[in-house]
Amino acid sequence: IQEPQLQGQDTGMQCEDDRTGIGVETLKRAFLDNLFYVQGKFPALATKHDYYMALAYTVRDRLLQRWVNTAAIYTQQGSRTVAYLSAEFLMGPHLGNNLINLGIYNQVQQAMTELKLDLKELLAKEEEPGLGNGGLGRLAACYLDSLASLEIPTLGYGIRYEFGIFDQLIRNGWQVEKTDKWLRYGNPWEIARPEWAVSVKFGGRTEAHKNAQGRYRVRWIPHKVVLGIPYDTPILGYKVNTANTLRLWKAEAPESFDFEAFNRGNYYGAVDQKVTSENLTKVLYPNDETYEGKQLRLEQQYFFVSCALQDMLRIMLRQKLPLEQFHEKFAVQLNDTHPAIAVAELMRLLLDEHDMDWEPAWEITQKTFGYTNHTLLPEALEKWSLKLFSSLLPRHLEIIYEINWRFLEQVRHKFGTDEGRIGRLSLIDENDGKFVRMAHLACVGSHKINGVAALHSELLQKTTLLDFYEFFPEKFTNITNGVTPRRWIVLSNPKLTNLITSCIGDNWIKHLEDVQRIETYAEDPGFQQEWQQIKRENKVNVAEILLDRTGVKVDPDSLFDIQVKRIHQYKRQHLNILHAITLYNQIKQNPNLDITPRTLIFAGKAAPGYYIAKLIIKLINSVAEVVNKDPDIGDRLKVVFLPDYNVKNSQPIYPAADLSEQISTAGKEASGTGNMKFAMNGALTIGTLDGTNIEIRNAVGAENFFLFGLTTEDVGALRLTGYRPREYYKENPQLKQAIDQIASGYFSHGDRSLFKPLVDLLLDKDPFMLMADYQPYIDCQQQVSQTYRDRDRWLQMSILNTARMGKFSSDRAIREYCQQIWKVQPVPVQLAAEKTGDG
Ligand code: KOT
Repeated sequence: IQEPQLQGQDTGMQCEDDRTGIGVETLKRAFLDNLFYVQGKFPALATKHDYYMALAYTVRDRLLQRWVNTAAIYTQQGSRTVAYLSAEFLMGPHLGNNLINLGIYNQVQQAMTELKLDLKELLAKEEEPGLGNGGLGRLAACYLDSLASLEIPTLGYGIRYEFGIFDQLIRNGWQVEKTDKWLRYGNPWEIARPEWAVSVKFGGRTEAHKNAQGRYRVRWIPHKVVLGIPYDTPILGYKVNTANTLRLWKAEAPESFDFEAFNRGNYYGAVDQKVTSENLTKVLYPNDETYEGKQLRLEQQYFFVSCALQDMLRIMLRQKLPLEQFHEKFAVQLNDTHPAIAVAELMRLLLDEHDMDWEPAWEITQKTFGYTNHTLLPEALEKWSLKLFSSLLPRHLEIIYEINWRFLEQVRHKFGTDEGRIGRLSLIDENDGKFVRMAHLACVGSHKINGVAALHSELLQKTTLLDFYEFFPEKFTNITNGVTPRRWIVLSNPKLTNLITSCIGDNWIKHLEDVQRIETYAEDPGFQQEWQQIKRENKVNVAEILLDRTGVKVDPDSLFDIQVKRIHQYKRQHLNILHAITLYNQIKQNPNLDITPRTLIFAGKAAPGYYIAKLIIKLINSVAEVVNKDPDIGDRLKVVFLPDYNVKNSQPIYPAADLSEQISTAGKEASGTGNMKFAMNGALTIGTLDGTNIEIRNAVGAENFFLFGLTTEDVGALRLTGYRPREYYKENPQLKQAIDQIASGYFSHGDRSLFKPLVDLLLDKDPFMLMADYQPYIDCQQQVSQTYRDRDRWLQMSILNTARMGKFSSDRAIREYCQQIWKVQPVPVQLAAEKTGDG
């Protein structure tokens, strides 16, 4: 890995500080010192985990210098700050990323080797903070990396779940969930800041009173109060000194127990309150893109949003800024609607706690927030029953009614009394019971609303948010997602990183558009040879992982065809499995068939309550069992399900892929980000015209992308004219055979009932149109197999994919957010040593 040279750092032999120095000798000394003084161990007794902790503290020391300096400069300058509010941050392991961003990966590797330790093994010891479900949470993590790398003052605000996304085991082909105890052995990356704790109220009632000027104000008398304790993690940028903060909140009881109850002799009752309060941040809800109207979830959302906004107000007061400047100090981004209650909470804080009048408070609120929508799926749209909402947040409901009343007045003013339109725009859904619509609150309370890919933003404006688009078109914009090349190329694929850097230097790591310069080598035989060699080594690595975790032996020379993402019907892992069955049948029918050998790799978690998704996992494993042990098939086809997909386990996967499966029903995948990670690492995509696939295809060239399937318009039209999935089945013998095998128990030891729900769903409703897309998909896969046989052509396509992915860096996305939405500028951070130049 090519290392950035840190300016002003003393890398020589003389007098390096043990906590900041980055020479190999200094690192070794500091590491052994931490082993002794932090872990309380000497080498002979130390476990791998002790060594990991000692190294983590050694790295943390080096971060702290930058972190403290960054905070000092932001405080001094009162810098305009982005506050990214997200219920999920799927950060992944910190150690490797910090080594890359600090520019000390190679030195640390050498230091460990000299101490007879393997850095890889120590990296593997880190328990990742899995505080997210999938795309939305991982996007937040990539954005924090880019914000720090671009030197933008930022606070990430979220929840410090004690248990993150569950660990997945596969037992007898089924998913089994295990609690994720990520904090079990301590977390060296966080620092608790109990001195900045805040109180959060719940329930109770409101009452009117008059303020000093005789104006009516509202007081909220809560039923309970919970304490929010912030835990801070430094987020270092790449090749800069900026270290921003991820501030996650833990809920605690205001006192360790209720003394009144205790004095009455009710010890258990007293402790009970503590237990209930701490339950609030106990566990992440494991649903991806389905909404569950659970009270605890609404409590979580309000809890972290209130903590965050109170924290921002504290910062303003400390910096002696008047609250009228709130929107000038902070640009607050709502990562989907999970934090949308922030609109009502900021109003409440300004009105009730800071005595502001409605109009200025509302102007500040609207200028403060931006709202990013991440899905069009109707089942994901959050709406809270009025009953639950009013019992938990009585004051917020009053505020929402007032916002709604004023908003609908404006609607009437613009469009006249169009009751249909007013009903559709109202913040309150009264169609079937009464609900607060969180997306509507977010739209009305923000000055900008963005989708996450060109198609997604277009569909938002034409469908889900059409009425809002007609009312305030100027609020709408698109910002196509991106991912950080630091984690997803440099850290995950060091060999490719070195090859690229040896050709064009390392500027591309900060400016991914520069990677385009490798295009000139796309047909260079020497470069192609090295490219192929690296891909093969990455595949051998994954083959070893697969053997170790699943017992399945795969051929690294076969085409690695990979689909890794949450298991969801709209993502159509079952379409991919239909292809597997089709290939299997082709070989069985013609045992001498000369097909391109393939390894189909799947990984991903299903929401614990999503029965069909769990059945899809069982189907993948059942097909795998039959295919992998059939001697007629041999090495020509293997199907593997890699358990427990998470950030750590995903990092070796992208670099090892030949083919990336992005096969969602058109119009359903808002953006996708895995598609970018694959293509950056030289995988070719087979995909539909959905989400960012469209933009990736435009960037890499249609000739370097395997396109198939219905378009969004086709899907809509087909639905309208009456979609009959069973017809496709009846008319297509290959498809019929595959479905009949699943139904007949061919993959389930004769059990015909096991997959019946899935088969019935496909033949009767097929909500995601697998039957219609089946044959085009099979034909396109045939093209893939043909192309793979032309080694030079494939390599050229692979190189061009990497070369043309510049646009999909999260740095580009964040620059767009900064310019279009946040209006915020970089604030460079210099270390004291750099300023004085005296080391
Ligand atoms: C979950 C619940 C409610 C609303 C949205 C979601 C959601 C959306 N969770 N993950 N997403 C994904 O977000 C990614 C980042 O924008 C997209 O790339 C992906 O297409 C979404 O499915």
